[in-house]
Amino acid sequence: MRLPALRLPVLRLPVVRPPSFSGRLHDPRTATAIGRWLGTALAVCFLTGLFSHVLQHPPAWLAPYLPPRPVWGYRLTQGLHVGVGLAAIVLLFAKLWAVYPRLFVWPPVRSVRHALERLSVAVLVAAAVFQVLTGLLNIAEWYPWPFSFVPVHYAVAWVVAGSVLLHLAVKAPVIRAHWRRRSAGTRALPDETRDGPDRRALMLGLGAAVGTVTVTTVGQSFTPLAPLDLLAPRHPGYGPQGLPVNRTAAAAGVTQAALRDWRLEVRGPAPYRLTLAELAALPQRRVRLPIACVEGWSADAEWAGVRVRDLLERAGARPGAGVRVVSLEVAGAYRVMEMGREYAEDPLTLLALRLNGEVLSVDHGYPARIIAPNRPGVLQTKWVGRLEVL
Ligand SMILES: Nc1nc2c(c(=O)[nH]1)N[C@H]1C(S)=C(S)[C@@H](COP(=O)(O)O)O[C@H]1N2
Ligand SMILES: [Mo]
Repeated sequence: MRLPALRLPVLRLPVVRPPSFSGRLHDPRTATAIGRWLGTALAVCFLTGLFSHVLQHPPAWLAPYLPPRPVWGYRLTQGLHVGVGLAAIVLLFAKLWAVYPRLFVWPPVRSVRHALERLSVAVLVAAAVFQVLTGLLNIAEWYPWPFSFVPVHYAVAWVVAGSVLLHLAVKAPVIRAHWRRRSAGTRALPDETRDGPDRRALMLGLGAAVGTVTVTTVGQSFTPLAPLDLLAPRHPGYGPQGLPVNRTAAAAGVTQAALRDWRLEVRGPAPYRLTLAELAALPQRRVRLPIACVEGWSADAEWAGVRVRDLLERAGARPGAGVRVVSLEVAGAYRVMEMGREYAEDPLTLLALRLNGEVLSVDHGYPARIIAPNRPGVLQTKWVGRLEVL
């Protein structure tokens, strides 16, 4: 006699399963191939940013020795900083796309070591995304956040640098195994992880994307490509007297009334004051120097005015003196600027009265502004009211 089969009701519980990824480009070889470009870009941004930071906030022992040569030094480094930073945005998101399946590894934490590794990657990703996106908004002069951009961008740069180094150390074996196209590590892997047309296509596409971003923005600083500067916020030739303006006189609170009875005041052992006519009667020099904004745009211009070192000498300054420059601007981070010996003595450093053959326009700093070689744009003080021998 056959017994009827006993059927138990089956209770079906929903099982949470991590998504699985079969795409062949989410592999260590792709991560390494993109990562080395991204790492190089971040290193260039870090070093050029550090250079800018030191020029803007030199430690006291270094300030007298900062070099005014080459005159295009700051122009080159800040053009690179912003140009490479824009390329890094593309590379960073490509890299994140290549590795994002790892977000879903199962189990999410295998050991303390694994947890720490994932935490360090989280810090790296957060800091790097923060850095490139705030940098992008800064060059567009859009500040939708409550903090001050410059000190935060500088501090987070160190977080990125530290977490990149940690990441390189942790991933060293993987990087070594996948550095070369046909490395021993790659050969040992299943066939589909080897280089194929897919990866080549991905890397070519990525190169084309980076190239497009670069070619359509780098002209803001690299003027031979200025005609292709379609996407950068600034164009090197657009602005009064053929030069962009970062901060207008109106924005700086410099009014016609403040300029009416303008005198240049020079403080030192033998202080004096000069009217604009008296200043214009002193020996005038002409120099060709770039304005290089920390936001990545830069342009050469022809400046004419009085050598700062002549003005300091007349005030009884000893050779080797530095100078403090105070603007008429009522408030603002760049109202007061100090210049070390090398800049103050340099024959190219002028208190400029003219730009590209015309009297300075008010937005370029009328009646007088500083122009010095190899200096951050933010230190090319406009609307100068006073020089103080240091
Ligand atoms: N007094 C004063 N000078 C200033 C600034 C400022 O905000 N205040 N901005 C600086 C910045 S950020 C740059 S890039 C240059 C730009 O000079 P331009 O507007 O004549 O091109 O001026 C600099 N001089
Ligand atoms: Mo600037």
